[in-house]
Amino acid sequence: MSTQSDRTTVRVFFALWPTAAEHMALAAWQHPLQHQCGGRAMHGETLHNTLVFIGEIEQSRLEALQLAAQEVSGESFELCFDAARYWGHNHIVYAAPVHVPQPLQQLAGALEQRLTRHRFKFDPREYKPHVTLLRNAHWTDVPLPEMPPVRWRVKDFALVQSMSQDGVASYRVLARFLLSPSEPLSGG
Ligand code: 2AM
Repeated sequence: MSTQSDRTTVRVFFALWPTAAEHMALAAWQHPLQHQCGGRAMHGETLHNTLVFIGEIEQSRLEALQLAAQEVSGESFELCFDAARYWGHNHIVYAAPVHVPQPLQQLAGALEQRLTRHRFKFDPREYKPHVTLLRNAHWTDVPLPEMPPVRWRVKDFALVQSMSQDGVASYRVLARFLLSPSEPLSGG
């Protein structure tokens, strides 16, 4: 049955949404970095790595969006954030992997492919894995201090809704999509 509420839109994106221990380890970077760069720290429990940003879609399309994501097959992998960096164009301080694991690049690509196949539009910018730690920060070209590496064991990815109230963003994980267990390393 079609109702008026079918036209309600929601703002959504796909992301790696870590466990409590994993986001706490990255949240520990925020204080020393804020000391250097100022800015506003993102809430520790909302730290995430966006895979594909969709933006506003009609709520009635959420089910189809989830079905499209279920078609993505990928293997679980380890993602190591080992560099703190700054983007001057948007004043963000973020955590990044120095080496982008192949399965992460493949996952983002496969997701984009399925979304395109199902006619969902998304932000087509080149994929640059990052976790935003501080907004409205200020820094120069000088490298930021070294931080203790943080490893995420990525076993799934999530569809997340972003809500904004009085300028404050909050997030809700709507669904999770499991990745298959990766092959154990041979030898030893
Ligand atoms: P950011 O942290 O670098 O701003 C929710 O907004 C998430 O989607 C954030 O991780 C944000 O990245 C990311 N994102 C990617 N493209 C976006 C866009 N065009 N508009 C808003 N957020 C975007």
